[in-house]
Amino acid sequence: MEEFKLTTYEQLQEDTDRLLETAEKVGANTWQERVKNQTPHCKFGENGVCCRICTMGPCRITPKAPRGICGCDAHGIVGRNFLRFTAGGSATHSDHGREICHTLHIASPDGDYKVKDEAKLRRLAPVFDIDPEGKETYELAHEVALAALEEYGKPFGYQKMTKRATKERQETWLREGILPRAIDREVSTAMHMTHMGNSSLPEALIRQALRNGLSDGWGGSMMGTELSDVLFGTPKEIETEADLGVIKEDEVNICVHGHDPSLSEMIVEYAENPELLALAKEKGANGINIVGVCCTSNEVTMRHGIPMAGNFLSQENVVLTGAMEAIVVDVQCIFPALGPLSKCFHTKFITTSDICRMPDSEFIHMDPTKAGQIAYDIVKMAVENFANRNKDLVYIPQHKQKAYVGYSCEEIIHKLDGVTNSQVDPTGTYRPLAQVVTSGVIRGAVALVGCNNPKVRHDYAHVELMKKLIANDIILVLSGCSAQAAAKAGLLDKRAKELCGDGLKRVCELVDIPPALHMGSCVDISRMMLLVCDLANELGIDTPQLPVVGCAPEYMSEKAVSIGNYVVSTGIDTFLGVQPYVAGSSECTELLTNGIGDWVGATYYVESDIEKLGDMMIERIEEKRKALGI
Ligand code: MSK
Repeated sequence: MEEFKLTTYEQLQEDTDRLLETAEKVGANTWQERVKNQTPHCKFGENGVCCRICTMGPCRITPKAPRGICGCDAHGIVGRNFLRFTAGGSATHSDHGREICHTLHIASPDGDYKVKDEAKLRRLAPVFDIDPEGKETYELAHEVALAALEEYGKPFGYQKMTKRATKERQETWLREGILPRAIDREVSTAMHMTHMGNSSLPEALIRQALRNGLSDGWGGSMMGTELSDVLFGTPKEIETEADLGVIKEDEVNICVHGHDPSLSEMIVEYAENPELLALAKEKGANGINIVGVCCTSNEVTMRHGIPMAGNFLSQENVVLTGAMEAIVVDVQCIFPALGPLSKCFHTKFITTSDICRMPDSEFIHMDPTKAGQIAYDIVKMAVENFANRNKDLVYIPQHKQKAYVGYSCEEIIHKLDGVTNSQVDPTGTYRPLAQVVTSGVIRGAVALVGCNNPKVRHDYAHVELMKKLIANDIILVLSGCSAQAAAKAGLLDKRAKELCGDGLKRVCELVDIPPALHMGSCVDISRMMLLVCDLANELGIDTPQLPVVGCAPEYMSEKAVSIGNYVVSTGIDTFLGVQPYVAGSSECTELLTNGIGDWVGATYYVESDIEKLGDMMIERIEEKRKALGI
């Protein structure tokens, strides 16, 4: 067996440098260059004290000009900006969830979309107050999809999924006035509150940011996750690979990128179509190779083991290999730079969603009622493009690592029961996990999530924190680009147990898991929320007491801030490695890093020194253990 070694930053840098040489050769513009052009960043923007909500401004707060023209001070401006940032993220995740509800609503036994996990559908129905008894699969699927869609705009009541949180969480949210109502309403309320002449009280703005985050995590995102499982199957452990070395020189390469799995599921299916495989052969290729970037990649890796070519800051590298016949994108986290970059190569940059239209792309409208045909056409386009590859521009870095993925809540429970290689067993419990945590064999858990950000060396914070935490017997649950950073480094290989403390290593061996569990895409952080609530219930405590924290060390998007708000509101302290745009207000900073603790039992911690950030998390976990007397 090959010796197990983590991929080093030096190796990754070498690969990137070599690809940047190609960029220079073809005259392509890259993010590395654009970062230089944009640095230093605007201080007003960084501190959150620029207000451009009305046309009397823009107003910027300075010691000499402490109020905007309307009289709003820095605290009101920062609070409003923070809430708008959250609303952007919440709307984005939730709209993704809405698309999935619509896809489930058109599922049929003879259509492109079918129900793959009927048992889960039947388990979910009561959450929407639907009795599944005696109902035919698709009748029930459509009823659940409609009920889920109604969660977006219902005039009365709260998000139904919140009933799955601990009793104490539900009471806390109601008491603090942050129990989320209709999803769209929370976004509208956020926009309304921040319109000129409305709220400027930090406490009110931040309270709404938490409620808007909760409508994402326990509303839109959770529906995106759960109904994706119903449609495409609940993930189970599966082996795959990660890093640019998964791109194949002798095959047609197609990269799927974005977040919504509806089209990529079809593309994966049609990459095995005999007619298209024969066409690929005819064109001189040995097959059709699907790889992924960002969360669309996470979705198809979790369910089919499709290899992950990279994460957010790898997206340009994928094209720079010169071996990508098509990069097919759906929504979110897609660099507009991919358009002009693809033009420097033979790569077809295919946009598919009305939500994400970009210059220099070929737009193929994704109509879910014709998804199979659309996927067929896209794969065919890529196959036909193989002949246009310029061999002189091809350089595929060879690094890749083995990874185990697919750890949905159901799969974690199933693994804990010690049974491998069988159907997901939802009747199990987290008891074994609770036992190893209380006995101290595992000290606690960290949910490491979120993006890359050029303010941090690509993947450095994710990987260094992971190494430190597992060495201290802290198990990791991962999602989004953090999970892909781990996969590329080798931390999702089961042999990474060698890097763990003795306790965690023993658990990895007994349960046959890697020390870092890939739970899915960004919307799948909702899986983590269910996990912590179930674990708290198992221990008879509420979530803030658990030795568990969350961390987004390289986050960049509005979605990440919405996530932070619902994770904190779910009682999980959240550690950030990048400053949010709130430093210009002492009141907002104090509320987020301290005051909200009185409301929800958890707060934010911000530290850009990664070593210190890791120490702070370990310290917090140990404090919680002490408070529990374990
Ligand atoms: S893809 S939101 S860069 S994690 Fe979900 Fe990665 Fe962040 Fe996009």
